[in-house]
Amino acid sequence: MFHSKPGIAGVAATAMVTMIGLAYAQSPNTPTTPPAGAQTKAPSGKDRAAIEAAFAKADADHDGKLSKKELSAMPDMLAKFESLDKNKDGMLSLEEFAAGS
Ligand SMILES: [Ca+2]
Ligand SMILES: [Ca+2]
Repeated sequence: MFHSKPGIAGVAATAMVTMIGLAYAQSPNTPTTPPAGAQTKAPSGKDRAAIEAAFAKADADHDGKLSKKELSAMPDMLAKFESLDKNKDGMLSLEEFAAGS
């Protein structure tokens, strides 16, 4: 582009090109960064894996059911215990727990 300009001596033009080249070399000149911020959004509703993780964490004795005692750490779930315990066995299964999550 500078070569087409009249009146610029060859040396000057070369110096210009060199300076421009250096400027380009020094500048990071990062290409268009991909949208790294595009985080994978969880599907609508509670994530099943998260529910299972919460269930497993609350299941202190690992019997696959949550007693009221085990749910004591989850007051909101404890409050819904009676309605969530569909089969009225006094325990919440994973399905019963997931229904209330
Ligand atoms: Ca348990
Ligand atoms: Ca039950």
